[in-house]
Amino acid sequence: MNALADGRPVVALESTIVTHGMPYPQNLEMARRVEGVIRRSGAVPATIAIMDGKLMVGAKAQDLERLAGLGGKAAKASRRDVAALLVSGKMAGTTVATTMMAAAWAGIQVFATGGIGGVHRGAEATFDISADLEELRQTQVAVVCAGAKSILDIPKTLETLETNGVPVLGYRTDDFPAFWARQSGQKVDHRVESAEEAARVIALQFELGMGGVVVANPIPESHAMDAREIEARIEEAIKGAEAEGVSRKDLTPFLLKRIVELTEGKSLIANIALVENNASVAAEIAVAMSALGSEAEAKPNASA
Ligand code: PSU
Ligand code: MN
Repeated sequence: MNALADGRPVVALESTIVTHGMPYPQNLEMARRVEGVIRRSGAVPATIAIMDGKLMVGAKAQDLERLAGLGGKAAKASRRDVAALLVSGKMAGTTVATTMMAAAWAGIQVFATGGIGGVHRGAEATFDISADLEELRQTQVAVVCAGAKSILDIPKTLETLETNGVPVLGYRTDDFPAFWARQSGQKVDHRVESAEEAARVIALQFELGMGGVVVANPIPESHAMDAREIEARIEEAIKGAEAEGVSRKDLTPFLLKRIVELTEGKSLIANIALVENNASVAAEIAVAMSALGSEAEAKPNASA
């Protein structure tokens, strides 16, 4: 990407949210709008996907159209799928884990999404823990998200992030957000008040050789849903998954789709609003990080 070579701020975006996270055509509209938000905030968007067996960093308009149109017919590329999908020449949306890995290869430090994957409810029996948590342990990318969906076990997700040494920064909040709701009932480790402060923590974390960072940014008040209402819908969706025997990599997409149906599309509108909000904060952080970078270049001895 030229933008990277020129030292401009870049924000990575994932594509499983396009292929498996939302229905067509709202997925396409969301993908375009989010790229627009990042541009207007002075950064360059780079949507990451697997296109015909090639890892694409910076999908073009027609790539977004193809991915959105394919939806669940495209593969869902987790870290373990990447090599096989590249060899077989397939189309795939990249998950948070895979997008982080590709972003780091490309030299992109900031990534915006909706929610991260985590420890599923009942994981003590199924062992279903998203590869996103393992990627955050090892890969130097900051992920701006609206917390994790309460389809997951949020306390176990936060415990696993702690075990993996992943800082969770609350963006102007003390509460870990639960995606559609602004609060999960769990606290974050550290609160930051500005993009600049987040950028300084992220830059230091990477300089110290540690792995990823979660920036937890609550859904805007205007679009937040009632936590109890959404909980009832989630329980219904989980029961449906159990009844139909849906598990493993199909579980997250199944639950997302079912919850959109059960909320008559309300959860989808909220989902789009929170991704845009995350993109805007991620762009501000990317801009602040490149300002820190040029400061360090201007005073090479300052941090020796
Ligand atoms: N959470 C969402 N929307 C999504 C996903 C998660 O609110 O679309 C996607 C992301 O790509 C995430 C993946 O990385 O689901 C996690 O899937 P799994 O639980 O199978 O690891
Ligand atoms: Mn899983």
